[in-house]
Amino acid sequence: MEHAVEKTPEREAFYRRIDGENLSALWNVLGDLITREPRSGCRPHLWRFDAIRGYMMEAGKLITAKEAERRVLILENPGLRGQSKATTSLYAGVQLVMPGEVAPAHRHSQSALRFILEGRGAHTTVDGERTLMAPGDFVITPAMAWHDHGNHTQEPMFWLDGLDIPVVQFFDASFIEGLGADEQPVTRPAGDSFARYGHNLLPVDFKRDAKSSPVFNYPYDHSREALETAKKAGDWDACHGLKLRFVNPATGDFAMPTIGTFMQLLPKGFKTARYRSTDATVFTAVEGRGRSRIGDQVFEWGPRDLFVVPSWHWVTHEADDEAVLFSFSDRPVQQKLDLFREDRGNA
Ligand code: 1HN
Repeated sequence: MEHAVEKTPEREAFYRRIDGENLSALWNVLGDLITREPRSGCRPHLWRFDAIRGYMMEAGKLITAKEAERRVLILENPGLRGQSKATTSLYAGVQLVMPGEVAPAHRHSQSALRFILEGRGAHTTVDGERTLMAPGDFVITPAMAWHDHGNHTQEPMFWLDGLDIPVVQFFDASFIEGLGADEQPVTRPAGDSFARYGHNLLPVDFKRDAKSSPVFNYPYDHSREALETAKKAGDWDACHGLKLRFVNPATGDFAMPTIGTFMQLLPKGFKTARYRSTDATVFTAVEGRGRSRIGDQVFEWGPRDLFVVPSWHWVTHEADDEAVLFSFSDRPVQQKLDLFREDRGNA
């Protein structure tokens, strides 16, 4: 495989003639189309939150959330510049909502996640229910769900946005509509969906036809408590430490059909065995400091820093203190399409 076919004057003349007919010869491109293993343009990279934060505070003076619709700085993968992509299939950005601001109500085909980085008490409203957000909370906005954000606190609020924009782009299936009002009406009390769906209980006749989770805020105190209790077993996975995935409680599937999300704990001093998988992954540290080796590069991280592990790159993580990492990838899509593959080295 991956052989180059020889060029001859007759062949070159033939290629020129068929080119005019919008035809081309597979044997010249086959090696690039179908590779022995994933060959990604996506590169390993780390963004320091402190640097992003500084630029975002500047952006906060340049434009309001309302004028911008969403005041976000996009995490552009250095190998995919100009494409608004953190990985080949996923978009990531950091959003700022200043005190007193609203990001107006809209809905779109793209599924979105928020992972709260800084600030406490700003809110998002999703399909008529409002939730207050705190650091480490994982919030979803399913496809075509109305959503708007507001900040009634005195502090700026920062979160990581993850969207399946490149996936929707690939299928040419993008729609967006505005509500025509800053905020949608609130029709259910705060905490309603978490009460009904987030406590290992479901409404007795619940039938889920939607593909996203009925829980839309997975609060950090619950995720953290799960890790804190489960770590006592000392049952560490060589490649992941203790790694849990967020689920749709009605189906056991991921919280959203296109984006998988994970929370993991690495004990102090733990060094993972090398691992690689086909789902390029965006990470952010929630607690602790450490470093990750991705391919042949080493990235030092602390709380709120953000980094990308491209498809099929070997990765190891090492924690100096007890560390908690949040991550997301397109794993649900790859699994549904029978494309997902992972390699645990010898572990
Ligand atoms: C969006 O709706 C949000 O709702 C954030 O906060 C980022 C990027 C592209 C398209 C829609 C949000 C977005 C977005």
